[in-house]
Amino acid sequence: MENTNWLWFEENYENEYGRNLRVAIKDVLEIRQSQYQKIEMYETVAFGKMLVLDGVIMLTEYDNYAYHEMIAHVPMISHKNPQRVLIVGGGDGGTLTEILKHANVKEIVLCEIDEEVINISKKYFTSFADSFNNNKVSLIIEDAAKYLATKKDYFDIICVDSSDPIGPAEVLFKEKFYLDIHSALTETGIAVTQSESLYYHTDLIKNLYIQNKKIFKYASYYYTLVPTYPSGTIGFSFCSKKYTPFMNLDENKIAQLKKLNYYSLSIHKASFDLPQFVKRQLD
Ligand code: SPD
Repeated sequence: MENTNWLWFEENYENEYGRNLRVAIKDVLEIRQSQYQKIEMYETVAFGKMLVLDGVIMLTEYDNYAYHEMIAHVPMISHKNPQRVLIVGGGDGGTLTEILKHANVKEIVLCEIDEEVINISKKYFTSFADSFNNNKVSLIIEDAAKYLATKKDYFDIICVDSSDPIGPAEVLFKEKFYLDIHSALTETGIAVTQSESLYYHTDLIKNLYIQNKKIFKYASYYYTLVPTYPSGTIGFSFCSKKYTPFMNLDENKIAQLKKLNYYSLSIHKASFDLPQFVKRQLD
């Protein structure tokens, strides 16, 4: 039975469409205002610690693996030999932790606009905190759109682990940013970008797909299941200069990845198989 004393956090991002998420809070751990956004950290009743930026849930301890494993391992396994990786955003350290599971990676750059997100995440998401100290990792505190425009033919993999297309992340959904991603990738490079829910943001997914087909040799969309994101699902645009998501699949490489909770070879393949209503839009 519901405890009537619970305090509820309500995510208002989808309010104008008559839907939102609410999560019961056990404890308010910290609330800060950075130069860019309001940052909230909660202890929840059902999902462990939860980070919220400008009123939108970014991750919870309970289900973040389904997001972080899929944004990291799908491009890494699709590439033959990824050595240099850029993470755009991702200040909580979850994507970084997954990328570090690939022993052959030589360099990881994490470009996050808001240092306060890194600071608060290190304090509360302690299982990710050590990843920031790895000597393969460089931190750049800068607007990724500006940073990326300075890099040419450098990264094998780019993971855009952004928030939604409002506020500081808006620029990360524009065509110019994708053109800069294309230039910053090597000739075999692959980028994946946070691209919202197939139920709630079909138009955005379709527009990104149409745009990316013009820019990259291969463009597609794949998804994962995350109960604490609107509609319980979130997906990624897959943008690639040489490899499809299926060309280099290698079960032995996947077997070497430690502590997986979601990603597997069959999930990799299935995540690109889209429901009919999405396929119709993209066709
Ligand atoms: N609607 C929320 C989408 C948030 C995606 N980014 C989450 C960051 C986790 N590293």
